[in-house]
Amino acid sequence: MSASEMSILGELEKKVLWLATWTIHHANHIRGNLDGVKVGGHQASSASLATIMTALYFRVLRSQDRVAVKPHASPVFHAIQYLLGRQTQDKLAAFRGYKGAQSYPSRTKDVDDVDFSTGSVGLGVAQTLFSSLVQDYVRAHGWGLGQPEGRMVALIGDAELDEGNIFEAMLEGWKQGLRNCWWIIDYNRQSLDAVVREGLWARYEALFRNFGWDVVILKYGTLLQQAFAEPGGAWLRQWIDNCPNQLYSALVFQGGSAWRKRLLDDIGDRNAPRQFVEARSDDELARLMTNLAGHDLPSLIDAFAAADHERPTCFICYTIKGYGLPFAGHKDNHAGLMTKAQMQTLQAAMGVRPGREWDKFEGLAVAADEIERFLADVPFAKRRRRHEAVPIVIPPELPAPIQPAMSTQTGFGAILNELGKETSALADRIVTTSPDVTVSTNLGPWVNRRGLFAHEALADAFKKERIPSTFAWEFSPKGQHIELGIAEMNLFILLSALGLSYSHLGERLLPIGTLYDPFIARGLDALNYACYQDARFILVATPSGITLAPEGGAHQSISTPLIGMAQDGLAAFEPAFVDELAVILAFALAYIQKEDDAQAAERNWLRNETGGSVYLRLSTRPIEQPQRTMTAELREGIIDGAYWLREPGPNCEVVVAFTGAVAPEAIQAVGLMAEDRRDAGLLAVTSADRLNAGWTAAQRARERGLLNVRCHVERLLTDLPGHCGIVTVLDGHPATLAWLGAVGGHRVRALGVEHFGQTGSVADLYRHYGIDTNAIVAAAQAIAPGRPIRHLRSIG
Ligand SMILES: Cc1ncc(C[n+]2csc(CCOP(=O)(O)OP(=O)(O)O)c2C)c(N)n1
Ligand SMILES: [Mg+2]
Repeated sequence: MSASEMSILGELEKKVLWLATWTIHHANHIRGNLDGVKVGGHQASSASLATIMTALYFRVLRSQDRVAVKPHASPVFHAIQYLLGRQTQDKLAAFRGYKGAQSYPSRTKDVDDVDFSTGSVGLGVAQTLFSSLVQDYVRAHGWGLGQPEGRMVALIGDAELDEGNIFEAMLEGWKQGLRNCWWIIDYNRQSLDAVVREGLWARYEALFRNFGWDVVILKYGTLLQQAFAEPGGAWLRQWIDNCPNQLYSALVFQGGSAWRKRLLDDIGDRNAPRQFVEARSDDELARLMTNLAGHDLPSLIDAFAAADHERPTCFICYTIKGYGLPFAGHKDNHAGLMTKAQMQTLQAAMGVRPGREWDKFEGLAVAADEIERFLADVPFAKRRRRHEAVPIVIPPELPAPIQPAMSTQTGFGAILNELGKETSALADRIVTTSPDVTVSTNLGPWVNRRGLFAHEALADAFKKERIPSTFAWEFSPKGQHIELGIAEMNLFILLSALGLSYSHLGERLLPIGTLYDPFIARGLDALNYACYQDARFILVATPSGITLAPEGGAHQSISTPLIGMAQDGLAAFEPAFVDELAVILAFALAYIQKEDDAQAAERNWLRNETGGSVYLRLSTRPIEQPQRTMTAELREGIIDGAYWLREPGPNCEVVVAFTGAVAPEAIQAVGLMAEDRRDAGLLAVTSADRLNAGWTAAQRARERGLLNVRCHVERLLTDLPGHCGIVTVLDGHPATLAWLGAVGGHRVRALGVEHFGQTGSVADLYRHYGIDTNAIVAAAQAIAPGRPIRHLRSIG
């Protein structure tokens, strides 16, 4: 690298630090604060990464590389994108404000081409590992070969490594033969609250090496390395290596005279080290002692250039939190903001004239046109923005071999098994994954047909030895199932990576992940982040509820229907019957490919035409299947969230609205009531989530003046007499359906499950928790008193 390029990089490093610091300052001290709520931003955390990110973005990264940026270094990211012409001054000036540059890099909310949304520490880190695996998967299947292989890079705060999901991912990476992944640790030895434990770097080093990573430790900058060669330098090196993190941080904060005093105290009567220190001014001493490799462009660039292989590599870069700013090293600096006076001093030191704070080239020692030429040639900036993937055509109906009695989980396995027989783009683009519950969530038959994915082919030894087994576990690069270890976090992060292949690699995958419903909670934050960054996938959660009965009270789930309703970017369904499931799966495979276009959302507010991910809550309970033809109207009802299984008559006094596995109880209850109440209705709710979202949207639309708008649930309930009561029932929290009464002003009794943990038969548990036929009839009786039902005692 030429000296002039290095000096340009040095100027850019200064500018990046300035812009990031100024952006935060502007948001907090200049823009004006109307509501008194803290704005914040992390000047110290940003400064910590300014040099590393300068080296990466302006020099090291190639256009095909993807980066997860440490969330609280977002201002540095935006500043770099601004210099590269990919971010606007307006957005920077509105940092953390309405529609401004985001507090943490956001794929969906920022305009500057964020690769991974970060914010919840640890998740972006792990996702780079899985995205690298997804790149391998896509290329092994012969797709995306027209573009060069990229490297997946994570910029990691050192305290971020406390997050367990990172280690779960590392173990999985080792199993899967991870390649092309760099994790760069910003080792500033400070977290939010404190200075970290001594010697963490050694734990990291051992850990990464154990998992098969290369480890590069970047500790001393060029100045320090040169100084170590001088007389007294060896002593200094030893002193630094032995210096506790707390003391080092404190001295960084105190500056040159404090360094001098402390070093001289410790030097005692050693001659060479004393002369070494005395030969330097306070400023020189401070510059030398803070010349860690993470703030030294030549050291960083050399180290990154040397890693010219595909082995996963961890760079432990020594840095100083707040480097170059007045609170550098102070243990309280995490959320610290510079004062106006401190900012003025920095501004003067940066040579930025008042009023020119946003100017890209203000105060730089290299001519603007020279820097512009350099910027125009930056490899990373040559990349296209997001890729567009060719959509995969989904037929309106999927093959569903329906038995007279079956569970939705069996139905799911059967549908995928049928798809597995096909030769079609649809079947080829499906990729399944499961955290060690492939067999018990019924993916086995699909995996038998499509095989497991691995870099190297591996035959099933049981098959070779002719030992009978239901499952043939053959691994190959063409396999379409990625078998994960038990960590559910990994499932969601892998789904997030698979579900962004369309954007990262320009290749559409149709990811389907399975797990037990209660364990959604185990990976909930990862699921939330996957949805937040618009990854597209289908999540199949089974078994669910208390209906898994004898399988174990500890595995029962109550709150997941509410998670399904509340999770942004996720459409939740809970079918009762397999023909519904077939309709929903076909819908889901198309829905995960739809654009997420905010304007389309406005236009089509009623039918929710935007895309997203899909969650299917399935059950292991075999239930009798309806013999019926799938009409267009029925299909639409299933997708919109509900349809009448038994239409209420004009004198209807009670309606039972049910979801999922409790269908037999609901049907039986209505059958019994019908002996006395002829017009009772039975509403099958396939998606409380979509039904509710449609209702909310319709109300909002009317409040905005579109008075004639009616949503699906309003149309369904429109003819229901006002005195009619609604009994809702599901194997999940009763609040899921309790809102139905508010749609048309009907009384409601919401049955569901509020406690869990009991094992037993389905009948035992439905009775115990009050969602059996008896309970439904009794609830109906309570809210719509009519003549008592004669058979009540003999039920259940
Ligand atoms: C999951 C999660 N928990 C907590 C936080 C709050 N938080 C933000 S940054 C931070 C400390 C980060 O320290 P480190 O990773 O060392 O970064 P530094 O600021 O030192 O660069 C914490 C606890 C968060 N963003 N995400
Ligand atoms: Mg830190």
